[in-house]
Amino acid sequence: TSTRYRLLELLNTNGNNYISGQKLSEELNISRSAIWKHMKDLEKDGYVIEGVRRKGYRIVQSPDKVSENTIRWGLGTDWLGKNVIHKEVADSTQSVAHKEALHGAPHGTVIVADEQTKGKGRMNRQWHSASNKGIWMSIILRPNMNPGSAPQLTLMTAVAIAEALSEIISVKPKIKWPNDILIHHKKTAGILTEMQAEQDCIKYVVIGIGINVNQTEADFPSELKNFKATSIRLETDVYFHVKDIIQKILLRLEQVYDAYMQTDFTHIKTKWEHYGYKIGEDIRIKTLRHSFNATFLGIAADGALLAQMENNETKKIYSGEIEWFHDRRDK
Ligand code: BTX
Repeated sequence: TSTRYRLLELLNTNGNNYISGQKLSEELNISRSAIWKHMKDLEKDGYVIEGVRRKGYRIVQSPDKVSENTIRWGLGTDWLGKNVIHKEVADSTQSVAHKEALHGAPHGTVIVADEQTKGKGRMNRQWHSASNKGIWMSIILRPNMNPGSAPQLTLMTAVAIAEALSEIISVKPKIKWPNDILIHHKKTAGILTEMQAEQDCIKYVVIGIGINVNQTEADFPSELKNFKATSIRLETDVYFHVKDIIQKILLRLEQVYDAYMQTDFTHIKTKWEHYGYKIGEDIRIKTLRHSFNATFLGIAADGALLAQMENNETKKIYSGEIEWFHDRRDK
């Protein structure tokens, strides 16, 4: 597979131009007939390769199937997704990621499944992960930062998802603090950040991303219809290749992560507030112990939710849920 991967890389670097069989065989140090065999294999994977005499080869279409190769091919990142683990079925990509991380998987490892049998949300809630209908992936990061700042990674990821979706759909996605992405007020994606830390250092973080891409109404269980879950396809009428969206998100995530590490959270905060849901509006906030009404002012320099209380005091909220008056059934 490594020859195959290098072959894809060579074809990819050349873009729409042809690359000669001669050149390929020199670069890969294999015979012309071996190249030809690899091309046939790629076609079996769903690549459409054009071969023209005296000119050479080029890829005219890549498959929509998610696999280690198709994700890496044309990804364009420097470090994120250089190591991809693809499973047709996983209980939860989070648990696969934890196992891999404990065995030393590198920073930027991506685990992706076509289907999850035990997809999970926060606080042991279930995450419905229909087969081949969405993105179910987990990313292992090894950031050099304080465990207390880890919630900022959730906000950072939400920004990357919102930006990536903005590139492909005409509706502006919204981020509902702290971890949901909404399209037309409905939950389209969720983020679950888990970490393994010691006193003052993070050993690793697993960022789980679940995005409903191609579900139709019938693909959601009835309880989720009441929870106002939706998919990109339902809201835009466009069918997307899961693989393409994965690549866009990984590219964006790498960019925002690098910028965040090189500067500070302010960079993320500004972007986050651009997509923030209900900023400036009245919301109801539910924390573990309390539930109260407040005006949502935005987020603080450390990522906390800034709420203006009824007595006009400003309060920072670090964990909880927001809901709004007309729909308390949500969550
Ligand atoms: P959350 O706790 O914010 O949201 C979970 C709640 O969302 C559920 O209780 C249910 O009401 C609703 N819900 C369940 N499934 C869906 C769905 N497909 N679409 C919309 N709403 C739904 C959000 O947690 C974090 C989800 C992370 C999921 C990813 S997938 C890859 C990785 N692996 C894994 O097991 N989890 C993460």
